[in-house]
Amino acid sequence: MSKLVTLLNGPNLNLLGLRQPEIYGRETLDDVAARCADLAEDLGLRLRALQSNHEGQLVDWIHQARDGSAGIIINPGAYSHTSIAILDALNAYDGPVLEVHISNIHKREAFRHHSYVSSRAEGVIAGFGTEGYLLALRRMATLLGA
Ligand code: DHK
Repeated sequence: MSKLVTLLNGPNLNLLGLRQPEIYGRETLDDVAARCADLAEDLGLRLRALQSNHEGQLVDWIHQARDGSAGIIINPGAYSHTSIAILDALNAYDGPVLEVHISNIHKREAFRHHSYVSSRAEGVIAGFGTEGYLLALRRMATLLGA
């Protein structure tokens, strides 16, 4: 049975491809999820891709991942910079966590430079566009020995 990886996207990422394409690109979240699902299969993994604009929903999905998901890849969106609740939920999760930002948050406004999630993540990818999700998936396969 192949290992399950949970891919979580936070607020406003449902508008990927539409909002600020000069920063976030023109690919939709469905496009990204489909590419990730294909790659996951190639890597011998299964993928559960979820997006929510609500902090509590993301916390609930992280709790669900405790039971059966071998790793989490998360782009918490703006909650990266604000959410101790998401950090606490990830700290209650045992598997590897990889953090993805489509844009290079360090090249942007100062309030984006700090991410609470980074103190929990095994690795952080920022500024690689939507390709960052695929790179994270490859790294996750290595970490899980898939
Ligand atoms: C996405 C967001 O929505 C922002 O709030 C973050 C992140 C950056 C990204 O680059 O994917 O600051």
